[in-house]
Amino acid sequence: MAGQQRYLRYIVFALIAIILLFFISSSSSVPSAQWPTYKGDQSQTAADPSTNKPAAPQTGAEKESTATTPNTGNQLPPATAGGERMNATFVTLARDSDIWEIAESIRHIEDRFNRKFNYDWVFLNDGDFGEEFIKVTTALVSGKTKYGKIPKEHWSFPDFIDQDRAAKVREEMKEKKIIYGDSVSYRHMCRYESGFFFRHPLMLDYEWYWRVEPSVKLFCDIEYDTFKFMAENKKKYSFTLSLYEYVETIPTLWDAVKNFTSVYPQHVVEGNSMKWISEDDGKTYNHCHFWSNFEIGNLNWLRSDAYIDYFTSLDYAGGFFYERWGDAPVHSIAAALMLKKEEIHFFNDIAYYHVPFTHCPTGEEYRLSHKCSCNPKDNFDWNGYSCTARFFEVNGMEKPAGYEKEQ
Ligand SMILES: Nc1nc2c(ncn2[C@@H]2O[C@H](COP(=O)(O)OP(=O)(O)OP(=O)(O)O)[C@@H](O)[C@H]2O)c(=O)[nH]1
Ligand SMILES: *[C@@H]1O[C@H](CO)[C@@H](O)[C@H](O)[C@H]1NC(C)=O
Ligand SMILES: *[C@@H]1O[C@H](CO)[C@@H](O)[C@H](O)[C@H]1NC(C)=O
Ligand SMILES: [Mg+2]
Repeated sequence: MAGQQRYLRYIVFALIAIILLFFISSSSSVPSAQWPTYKGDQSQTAADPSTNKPAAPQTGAEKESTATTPNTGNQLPPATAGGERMNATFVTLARDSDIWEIAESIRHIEDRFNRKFNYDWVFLNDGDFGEEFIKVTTALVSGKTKYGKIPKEHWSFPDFIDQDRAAKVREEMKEKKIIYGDSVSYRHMCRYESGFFFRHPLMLDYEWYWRVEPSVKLFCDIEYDTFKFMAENKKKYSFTLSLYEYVETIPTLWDAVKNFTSVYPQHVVEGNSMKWISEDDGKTYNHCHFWSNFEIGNLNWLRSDAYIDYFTSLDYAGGFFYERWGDAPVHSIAAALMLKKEEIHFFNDIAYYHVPFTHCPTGEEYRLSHKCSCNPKDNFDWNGYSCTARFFEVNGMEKPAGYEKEQ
């Protein structure tokens, strides 16, 4: 009897132990049992799908692979928008070292817009892009990617520039702590964006562009083709943010513009936006400009005789080097004088951030239906330093309901 009882006790004890072990192992298996198997699986981040093989056979490896998200290859979902595509491309001027900042921008543009349209992307650089830059950006963009080197003559001092005078200005601006005031490369960049990017051989294949800079963000879904919108509504230039330029960087820009218009009066269009950039009918510039780190525009307009004459005459005036003229006021003044005012579009629905300003669409209904993630309190549009209210006024546009609350 005693032997049998002891025997039974053993069986009960063993059963309890087995049940307990089962519970312990099943509830803790996700973190503890699987970590080691990730060791052999580091190729997951590799761009080449052929290297993305399952982990080497290990005990339980098969079971664990179903517990992770299956990797179905590195293809983005196919375009979901039907219909024709426009003759358009994204364009980014960047250095090789901008790789992760531009990767972030691309991801935003793709998620909110381009995965539905698959437009191409042109990358331009005065230097060379490395293998990693090309690999990463190619993987992120849903359309074709193209990489162009900027010809030396588009990224250097023209021979009519007095080097000593230019160097002295940089020294003075450095002392005055003017942002990028002592930078040579920033000046080449501004001049390139003002007068050359649209003439790069890779850009000649396109009629429309959308400019993208490193570390920008989009906050709302864009469900229609913005390039098609531009074409169908006869738009040539567009913006999301506008503001006043830092006066010290452009003291004689307006004089140079007036010199240009006196030599080429035929390039100034009737029904333009002069009222937006001048409070006294063109005598002085009020420093309003569209923020050109975002632009959707027409390349053929930039390649027109009117624009080329404009850029060439500003370039001869020397202010890209003797001052620090930005491409934003240069583009903006051109758009304001050489386009009809209906040809400039404010993209209220493109919610956009480039340090330090945000454009967040006014109106809660719109923000909710377009899955916007921006804080309406960050919207810069109705701030006193923005020129967007003035744009609405000179164009006789009604400001969106609720704008007063954002002032
Ligand atoms: N290849 C190349 N690209 C440049 C150079 N300097 C600026 N860029 C690019 O030109 C654009 C404007 O330069 P940013 O440095 O962003 O100038 P910014 O927007 O006025 O100033 P941030 O507040 O710094 O963004 C960006 O797309 C840069 O990647 C350069 O020396 N070489
Ligand atoms: C796209 O536009 C450019 C510039 O206008 C033009 O040269 C090119 O032929 C166009 N391509 C197509 C496919 O229409
Ligand atoms: C405008 O033209 C006048 C007369 O040719 C010249 O003296 C002046 O330097 C020019 N201004 C600029 C900013 O180019
Ligand atoms: Mg920038």
